[in-house]
Amino acid sequence: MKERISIIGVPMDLGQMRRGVDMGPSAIRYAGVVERLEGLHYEIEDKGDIKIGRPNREEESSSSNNLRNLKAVSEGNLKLSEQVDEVIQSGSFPLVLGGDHSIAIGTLAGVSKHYKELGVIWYDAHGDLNTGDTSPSGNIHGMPLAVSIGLGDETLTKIGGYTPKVKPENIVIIGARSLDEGEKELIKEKGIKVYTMHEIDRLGMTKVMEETIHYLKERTDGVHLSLDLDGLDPHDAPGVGTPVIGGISYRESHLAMEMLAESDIITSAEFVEVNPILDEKNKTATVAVALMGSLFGEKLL
Ligand code: 6HN
Ligand code: MN
Ligand code: MN
Ligand code: MN
Repeated sequence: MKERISIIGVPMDLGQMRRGVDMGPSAIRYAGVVERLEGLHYEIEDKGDIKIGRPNREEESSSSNNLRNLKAVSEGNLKLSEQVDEVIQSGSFPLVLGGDHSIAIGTLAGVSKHYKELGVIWYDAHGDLNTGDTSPSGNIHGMPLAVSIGLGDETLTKIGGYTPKVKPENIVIIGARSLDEGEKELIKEKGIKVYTMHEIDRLGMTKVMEETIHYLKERTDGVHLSLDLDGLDPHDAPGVGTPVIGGISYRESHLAMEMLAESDIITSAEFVEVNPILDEKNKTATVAVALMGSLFGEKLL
């Protein structure tokens, strides 16, 4: 792991319908992310928040492509991709705080140009593999992984000036338990590796992470962790916009992060979908910070 971590906040709430997730970066800072990581002897640079524009009502309602707030979402992601790119160029580790999951489009656009075979761990209850054609909601936060493999509206896939950002075979989805029909088909068609809750229950998190790490080590030269807090069970992470019961526990998640720290494969990370308005006493942001602690090498003894 690098010695310097650069934090980028992305107050994005336009990729979905529930307001409040734009306050995610503040909630995570309030939960002590900087102090926590400084305590692990990293040099922390907090770059503050990316400015997210408000959608132009007329413009957005005239677009009929089933992509809500396309213009504002793509503009925000373009800015994010540039910042992430700069951070990596400066030799620092990019840690992106969301914001809804649509921001993975920008993060991956900034990260991917630095690797030949970028790997991605998608820790999420959802696949986020919809396009405008398959999406039941029109919400772009349900599309970033499809966009990153080059599928969907060009406004999104071409951010950063190139596409695709990731190869389907370099992706591992962990925690899936709510997949739309189109997403299931895409997973099969592209051969994307998925550990649903069924495999997590059956194999246990230890085995799931051993296999994931082994799989990605063999084929990638960098791995981005995209952690959607709704991958966790709503009991442990209630402050999310699209909760799904029967999720990964806090303990299992903690173990997963510790195993990633040991493996030393993670080269960038983002923590998304923290919505303090839906939360209980900032619990979800606090969980996010605890998981970051483990990801960056915190030990009990
Ligand atoms: N997330 N599959 C649903 C949709 O609207 O496309 C839910 C997406 C949730 C996205 O949690 O990042
Ligand atoms: Mn997601
Ligand atoms: Mn999700
Ligand atoms: Mn532990």
